[in-house]
Amino acid sequence: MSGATGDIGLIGLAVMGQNLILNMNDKGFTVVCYNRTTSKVDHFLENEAKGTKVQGAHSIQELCAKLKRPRKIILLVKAGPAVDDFIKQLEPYLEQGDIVIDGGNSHFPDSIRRTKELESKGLLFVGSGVSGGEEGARYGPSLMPGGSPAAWDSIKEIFQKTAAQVEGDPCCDWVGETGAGHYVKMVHNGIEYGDMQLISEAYDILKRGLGLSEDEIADIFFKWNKGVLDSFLIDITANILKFKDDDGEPVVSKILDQAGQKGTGKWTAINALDAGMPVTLIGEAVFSRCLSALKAERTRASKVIAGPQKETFRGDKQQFIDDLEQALYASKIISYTQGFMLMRETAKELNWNLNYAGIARMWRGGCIIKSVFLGDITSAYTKTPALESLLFDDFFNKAVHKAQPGWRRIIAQAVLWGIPTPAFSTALAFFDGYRSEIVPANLLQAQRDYFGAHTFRVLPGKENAKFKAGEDIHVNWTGRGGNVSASSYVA
Ligand code: NBP
Repeated sequence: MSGATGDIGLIGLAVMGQNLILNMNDKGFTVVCYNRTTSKVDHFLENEAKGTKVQGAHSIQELCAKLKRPRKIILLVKAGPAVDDFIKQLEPYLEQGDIVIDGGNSHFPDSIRRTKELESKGLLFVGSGVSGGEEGARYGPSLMPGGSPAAWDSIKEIFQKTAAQVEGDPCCDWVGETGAGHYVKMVHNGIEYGDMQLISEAYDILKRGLGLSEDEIADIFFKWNKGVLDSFLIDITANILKFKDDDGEPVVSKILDQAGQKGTGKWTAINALDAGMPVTLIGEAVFSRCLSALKAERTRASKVIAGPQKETFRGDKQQFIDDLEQALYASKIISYTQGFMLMRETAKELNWNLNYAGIARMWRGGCIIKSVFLGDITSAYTKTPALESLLFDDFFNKAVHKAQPGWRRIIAQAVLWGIPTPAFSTALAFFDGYRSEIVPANLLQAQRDYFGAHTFRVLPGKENAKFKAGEDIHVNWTGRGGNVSASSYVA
């Protein structure tokens, strides 16, 4: 409508919404805001947004009337039914080509559904991952938009200017079709779970294994933050370890060891199981949080189940710390390898054209997993866009080979100490499995055929008159069963 001056509308004036509005305002865009509880609109305009170009609306109709066409409206509300409710409320006031953007933590199947529903009505939908929490929203988040491709041209300038910038590149690009934006954000969160778990295991080894203090461990993390592990999470970990309570004790040592979770790591692990992809590190990170939650049971167990006798470390401490840095680095390479394998498989299944170099670039800044390491992943996928696995890239191939001896020594020592390293260990188990031409699945197949007549295929080179290539073979292992193979029972 004529007279409309709003570049973009935003619904949801909680922490994310308010900060993103102020960020977009700083970048020169006129934002019109609305919230279910409309008193929050007035409060925001009179306080945080005072003196800015931000406009308020007290109804959905007023919001839509204040926006230039095509309208662009971001929802930053609680994921779930609230998103569908607002879409329903918006529809009567939208016109062909208008764009609804969901910036909340929605599950990607919902975004696939919403894209289809809105496109069938002539509207466009974007499901965008927004990462970086409050600080990111205010000063530059990592933005991962996907959905209706026709929407990208209209939102590109606002999104790329609002996003974090690393070496002149915005941490935002078009991710892909339908639910691809929220999907990539979900995998990002899963990887975040993995990174946090790996860092926690390194802390545990340094504390319970080497017996170092929080201050000493912080100094190690500060040093690591200048090398290959340079990242936001290593940096904040060092700061956390240095942080003292009034009595001089580190605050971290006063925190109950029971981890919470909001579910995006679990979604990633479930998606990996559904896709049949071995994303073991994120799985272990989720299960470790589950184990941590069993505090009462663990406390009881600690009294009645003894581990190995703790022996004082007699080796070279600095060598051990260097090994640990390499173990953390190698495990991180495996975690990202697995994450990108999962995205590749899902993209194949859902017909998405994911740009892997672009995804790594989007994660370089503005988000929780931001790191220098993501620059190396960007380079790997820029060089070879169809790269099957990061482990086939020269840089990462050399890096894991270099890290391997120390990585193995750390896990071996942790096992002897009885300190759990589920993420380090599963990374190494994946690495050893992935590089094995032969794995013991031949025996599994024999067992399945023995008890359930599930059949097997012959190993190339071992064909004979009974065992023919490409045939489903059943053997009468006991002489008692028949020669009929199973088609329905699955084990
Ligand atoms: P919240 O997730 O706490 O949501 C608060 C907003 O949702 C308010 O505007 C509230 O309106 C509205 N809302 C709720 Br709650 N239930 C509603 C309903 N049934 N119908 C309509 N509106 C409803 O806010 P947030 O922490 O700013 O997060 C916003 C989104 O961004 C979420 O999806 C979140 O998962 C995601 N996210 C958050 C972070 C973070 O660090 N916090 C990071 C990345 C993504 P009201 O004022 O009327 O109650």
